Amino acid sequence: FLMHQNSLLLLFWFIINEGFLSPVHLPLQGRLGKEGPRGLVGPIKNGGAGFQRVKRGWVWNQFFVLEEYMGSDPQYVGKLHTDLDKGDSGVKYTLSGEGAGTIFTIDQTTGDIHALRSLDREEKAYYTLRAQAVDIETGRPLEPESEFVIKVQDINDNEPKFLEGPYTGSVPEMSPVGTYVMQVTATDADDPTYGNSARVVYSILHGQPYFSVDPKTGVIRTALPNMDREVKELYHVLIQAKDMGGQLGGLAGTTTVNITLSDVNDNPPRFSKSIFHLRVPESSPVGSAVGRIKAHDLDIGKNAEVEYNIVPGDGGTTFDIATNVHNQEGIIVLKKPLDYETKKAYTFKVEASNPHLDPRFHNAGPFKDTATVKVNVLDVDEPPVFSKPSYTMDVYEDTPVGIIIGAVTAQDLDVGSSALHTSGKTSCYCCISGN
Ligand SMILES: [Ca+2]
Ligand SMILES: [Ca+2]
Ligand SMILES: [Ca+2]
Ligand SMILES: [Ca+2]
Repeated sequence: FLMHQNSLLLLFWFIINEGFLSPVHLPLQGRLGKEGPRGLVGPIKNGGAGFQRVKRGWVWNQFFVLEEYMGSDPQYVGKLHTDLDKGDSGVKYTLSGEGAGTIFTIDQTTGDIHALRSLDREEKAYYTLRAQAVDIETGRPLEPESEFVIKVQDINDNEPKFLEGPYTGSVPEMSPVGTYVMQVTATDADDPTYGNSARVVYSILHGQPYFSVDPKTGVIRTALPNMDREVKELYHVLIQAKDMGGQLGGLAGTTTVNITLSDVNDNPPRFSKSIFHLRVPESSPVGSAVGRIKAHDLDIGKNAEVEYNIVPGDGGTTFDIATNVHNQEGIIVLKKPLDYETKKAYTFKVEASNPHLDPRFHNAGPFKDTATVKVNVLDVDEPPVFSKPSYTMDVYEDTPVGIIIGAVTAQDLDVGSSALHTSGKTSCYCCISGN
């Protein structure tokens, strides 16, 4: 009985048209060469040894049909044959199972199987069918039904696709060459187990020399040192994935990767000028803001926060400086009262620095800037001041009119005011002027 079961031979040969011999299909020949000679295969030996040996890769009862076959005639798949067939048309071959009669037909006399239409491996890669040989006269099966598989042989008809693109990524500016940015992945619908149809190689089309992509993994890394966010922040990188191992004739897909350089603190604050002039009325109250100065920082966020300090020295003790957290300006505040007549000008130095520092950028010198503030105190027109708030004078009764009885003294503190000129200190004599 076993003998009979194996005597229904599934013969297969694969005809490779001259038209198929493009580089894309060359691996097919190699594969067939490994699995068996082209042309007629068989007879299949009885017994376990030969059967076991090929079990892992190729099984004897398997046909191949090329996907997306565009020939005008139905594609030849293979031939069924039984030893009981003496060539006298006494045997009838039948086919059942997936696609039997619709996709695959069999010549009931010769056992030739054809595919009626083109097939897409990416839609369905295997068809399981059953074959039987019956006596044409009695209709009795000559042997038990035999199951076999028609495998749709892959061609490279799908380009790699980046299903998650376009991508966005970020890497700190000033990163060393080779810093990991992100990984992109392309998928190829073709058969990954056969040939190079799904062997994807990544390359970078736009984005050099700033970034690189690993051909095998799709990992994107920085390729240039000292990339400066303050010069260029956003990069549009175009990555290509090509199948056939990247060779000529492979299919390609692309994706865009938008890479932003994130900020690091590589810029100290800078004053726009080295000297700031302030004009402050001497009457300004202690604690009031008397002027603002600004140091600009090219960075953003925390890295652009500015801290102002007055450099200790002569002029600095009268003023204080604070930061306006909203606009990072330095606000100069009066700490002690001013007096034009005592001191007309102050000079002091102010330092601007970042509170959040990155030690990598300290080797280029002090990570701060200094400016000079010159304050001119403005004179305010103050009224003359009497030497005493009140005066008491003793006078005899009957003192005649016009007799001096005493003097009051007033002083004008404003230098150069006209009313009480010269020394700025004047006395008036008091007399009795009437009754
Ligand atoms: Ca492909
Ligand atoms: Ca394919
Ligand atoms: Ca900064
Ligand atoms: Ca920066």
